[in-house]
Amino acid sequence: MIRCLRRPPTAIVKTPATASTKKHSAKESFLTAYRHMLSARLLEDRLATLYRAGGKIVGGVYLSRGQEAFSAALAVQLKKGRDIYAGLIRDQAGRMAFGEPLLDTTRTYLGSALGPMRGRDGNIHRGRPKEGMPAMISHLGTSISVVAGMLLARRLQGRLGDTVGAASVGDGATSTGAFHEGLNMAAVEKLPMVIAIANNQFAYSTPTSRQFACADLIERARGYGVEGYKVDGTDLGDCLDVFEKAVERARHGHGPQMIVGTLLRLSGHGEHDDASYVPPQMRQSDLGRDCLPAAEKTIRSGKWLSDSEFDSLRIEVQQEIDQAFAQSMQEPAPDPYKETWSSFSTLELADGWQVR
Ligand SMILES: Cc1ncc(C[n+]2csc(CCOP(=O)(O)OP(=O)(O)O)c2C)c(N)n1
Ligand SMILES: [Mg+2]
Repeated sequence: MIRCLRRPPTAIVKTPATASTKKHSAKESFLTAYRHMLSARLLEDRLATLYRAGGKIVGGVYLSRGQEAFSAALAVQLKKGRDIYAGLIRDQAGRMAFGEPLLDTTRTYLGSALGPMRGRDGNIHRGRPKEGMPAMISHLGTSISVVAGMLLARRLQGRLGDTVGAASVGDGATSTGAFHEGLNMAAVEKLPMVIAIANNQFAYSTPTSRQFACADLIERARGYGVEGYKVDGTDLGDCLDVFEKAVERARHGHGPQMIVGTLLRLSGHGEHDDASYVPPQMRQSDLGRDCLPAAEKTIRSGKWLSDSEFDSLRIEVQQEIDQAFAQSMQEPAPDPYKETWSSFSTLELADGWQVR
């Protein structure tokens, strides 16, 4: 279900397309997003197994199970090499859809010195700032301010062009000061920004009823004077549709777009958390629908992939994942005697590269 809080004017700026090319590109986006969802799921399943086995992964493991559709749908609509994408802990699929190599994930989790964090981070704070992907910041809500700042900097330097900046956060992040300050500034400056809020009903074990008093998070959009849309975060087709329009509207001068995806986190906050606080009836409701088999059902009913093509895709994706893990496991950990001890965490920043 897509609900639009403030219905956009009918004249959405669009590149002219015939009905058949539009249908074709919708199918292409769906299949591309599906591949990233599948890849994220299989990769994270392996991470969970390694975490439980012990020894290889030192830090925590944070999974995005159930949130892959909402995550991938935003990133596939962005222009790689041009736009900005700040994903959070549930954005393995989105990161990959924005171009992050599998090796960045496996090297970071396995502590390889060759990874983007040089083996200094055990899980998720990696980034590729040079390629428009700021390293993930733990402090909830701050990515809103960071992306707004990056867009404003580009505008002041006269090189904003048609860049769009996207930041993805959870429901809990919307309670932080940084979220409100960042969103307000983006709204006042009418920045070309998309704010994706994955409302997975919990911030760790805190339910949304203890997080906000408005009937629905989407109501906050009106308070800031930005356009807001609500979408079923388990439905890949709907998510692609809403993000396509949001990115397009942000790109064409309509200011920040706030999208709230309603879904349920299907794992614990991290693999150390059994999520026993999630009521069983919530899991059994529409909220608990798993977006991956749901997307597969759409593909099958449209006959977009045959059974053998599904099998080949899964084998191909699994092989890529196995290869990335095998390579990262053989790579060296950081050597304290050879470290430069620069305070920058990401390799790109440590190498003297300037933030764009
Ligand atoms: C400002 C701040 N407060 C607390 C934390 C600790 N913390 C990390 S993740 C998390 C829950 C996040 O919930 P939400 O934003 O809903 O995202 P989700 O984990 O559900 O995807 C908390 C409280 C933090 N990182 N930053
Ligand atoms: Mg949450």
